Formats: sequence, C-alpha cells, structure tokens
Amino acid sequence: MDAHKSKRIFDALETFRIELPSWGFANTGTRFGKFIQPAAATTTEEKFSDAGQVHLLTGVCPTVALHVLWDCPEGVRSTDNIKKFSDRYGVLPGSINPNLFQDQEYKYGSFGNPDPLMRQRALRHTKDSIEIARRLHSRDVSMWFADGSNYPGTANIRQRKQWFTEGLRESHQALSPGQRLLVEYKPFEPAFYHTDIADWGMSLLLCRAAGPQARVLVDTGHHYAGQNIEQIVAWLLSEDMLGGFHFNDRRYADDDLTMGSIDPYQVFRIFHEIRYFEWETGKQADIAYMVDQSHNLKGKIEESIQTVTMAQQLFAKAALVDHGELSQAQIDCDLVGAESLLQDAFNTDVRPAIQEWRDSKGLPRNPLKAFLESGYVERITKERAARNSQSVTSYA
Ligand code: RM4
Ligand code: MN
Ligand code: MN
Repeated sequence: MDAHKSKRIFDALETFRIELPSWGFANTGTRFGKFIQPAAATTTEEKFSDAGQVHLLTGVCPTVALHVLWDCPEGVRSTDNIKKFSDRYGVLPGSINPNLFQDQEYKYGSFGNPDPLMRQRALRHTKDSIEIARRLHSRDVSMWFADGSNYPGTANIRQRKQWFTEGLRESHQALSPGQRLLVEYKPFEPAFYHTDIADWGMSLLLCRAAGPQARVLVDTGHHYAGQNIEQIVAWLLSEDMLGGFHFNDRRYADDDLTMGSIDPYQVFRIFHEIRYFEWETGKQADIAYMVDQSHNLKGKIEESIQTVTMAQQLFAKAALVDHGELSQAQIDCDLVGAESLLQDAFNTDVRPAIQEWRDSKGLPRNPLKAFLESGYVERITKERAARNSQSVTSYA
C-alpha cells in the first residue's frame, strides 16, 4: 500500500472510537432461553473489568454503555461504585440507557402507557437516568422504548404520539447543557402490531419536538430487510440530526449478531456516507459509535474484540475512498467509475496498515491473539464459574 493510503488510514483510526455495551459481557439469550457461560460477567464490576480488557488490547474503547436497571440497581446512589470500577479498570462510563421495558409496571407501555401514573413513573426513571449521566459525566442518554401494541384497534396511536412528545419534551428539560437525548427507533418487537417509535422519521419528529439537544439513534438491526440504511444516515446527517449508532449485524430481524459478520459492505456504506459528509463539510460529524449486541454463544470478550477489529477495518476501508474523484465521477455520471471507487476501497486489505497503527500505539498487532494468550479467560472462568452455574437458565 502506498504511503498516501496508509496515512489516510492512520488519520482515520486516530479519530475512531467505539463504545461497548456492559450487557455484551453478561449472559444473554433468546426468548427461548439462555445458555450460561462460565466466564460471563454477572456484576457491574465484572463488566467493567471485561470492557477494560478490550480497551487495553485495542485502545479504541474508552467508554462502556450502561443499562440503568442492570448496572445501577440503586439508581443515583450506584454512581459512587461505578466511579470506583471506572478508575480500577480504566474505562469510563459511556451512554446511559434508561430501562423502560422490563418492570411489570411497563406491561402496557412507559411513555405511551394509558395510565398517567405509569407515564409519570417512566419520566421519573428517565430523569433519574439523566442525573446518573450527569454525575458520571456521561454526555448521552439513550432512549429505547418497547412501547406498542399487538392487535389492531387496541391502542390510540395519535394519543400515544402526543404522550411521547410530552414525555420526551419533559425529559429534555432535565438535560444539562452539554448532554444529549438520543432516541432510538425499532419497527417491531416486542410489540408485533405497532411500535410507537417505529422508524427514523418518527424518531426525527419526536426529537425535533423534544428540543435542540435531541438526536436520532440508528440501531442497524432495527430496520426491515432491504431498507437502505445508508440513505437514512445521509438524510440524518444533512439534517444535523444523527446522534449515534448501535452497531450489530442481522440476517433476519433484530438478531444482534457481531458487527459485519453477515454483511460487512453494509457497514462500509454507512461509514462511507459519513466520511463523504465530513469531506464535503470539512468538519468531523459528532456521532457516538456504539455497539449493541447479544453475544449468546461466542465468548463475550472474544466477540467484543472481533467487533472492534471489524469496525476499525471497515472504517479504514471507507477512509480510502477518494472523495474528490468520487464527486467528479458523480457529476460526470461516470457510473462504473464512481461505483469502482467504493468497490476498490472495500476490497483493499487494510489489515497491515491497521497493524502499523497499533505498533505506533504500543498495542498488540493482533488483539484477539494477545487476549487468548493473556490467561484472562482462564482466570475469570475459575473465579466466576460457580456463580454462573447458579444463574437462571431460562426467561420463562
Ligand atoms: C433493544 C434496543 C435497545 C437495547 C435493548 C436491550 O432491542 O436495541 O437499544 O437497549 O434492546
Ligand atoms: Mn439498540
Ligand atoms: Mn435491538
């Protein structure tokens, strides 16, 4: 690879950071049950420890996303412990995710619940989450709602839209100046007839109504098959409304598989739209790159490292597209020329350049290999196996 290309990759990697989810280190499963792993993290401290390992070896995951119900069981009071874990394991708390879907109270919804007491409860939890974020110096509060209905006629869709507007507006009022409210959309599941925030347009309208610090969160698994996600990304960028991503891959629905494992070209196309926007505007897009995956069967830390490595590769490939040439080819309607610029970039082996970047940072050239040789899995398997064997093995 010529020096010019290596430099482009080096510069791109310098700016690229990606946030791992605490729940990616815990036992997870499907709605049919969970298979417990002896090395899985069952405490928040263990999740920090595991995330710390990934950051130590990759150097690009300085923050870990937290789910309030799972990681802050004592609410705002949990922040002291979180700060301790953060210091101990060398990763900072990242986005704060209120949990508005698991408690029995949310059976008929949270912000869209017909019972005003339940809506208030959801708002209180959101405000607590914003306070947790403030104490932890986290910028983003990520909202995902399971709200929706299963059968036609059972919910007043317009009324619920109004309740969501009010709930998000009030939440927004609780934000501190630098904080952001990210609003995630999802077309179905757990609701199978209608979801209150089903797509990016609904999310965008709600963000606009909520206030200037609200942005749309794109979870790559939350689209119908065949939807053009990079077009959504391009539109949100041009509206200055793209707040961040939850990366994962999928074959059928919200499968939460390893990023790029099924369709790496999809992620490349997303990164390409972002890089093209940055080239045109001359500024770095303010986007939170986050992962939202469920590592059901593969080793959780191994899968996290795989994810980060894949993300870096796809980002580096996207950095190889020559935007000047591309924009000229588009103006000239040189279709094959334009398309080839993307394909050539995607087909370039960027691994040697990434290894050089790692060398320059004193990081292992092959983080996965370094992890497997470190003895960490053996140690945590011994420490955690007994506790994990007592875990609940089914959701039922
Ligand atoms: C949802 C959505 C949210 C995540 C939950 C666990 O499908 O992706 O972001 O917090 O799953
Ligand atoms: Mn998500
Ligand atoms: Mn999801």
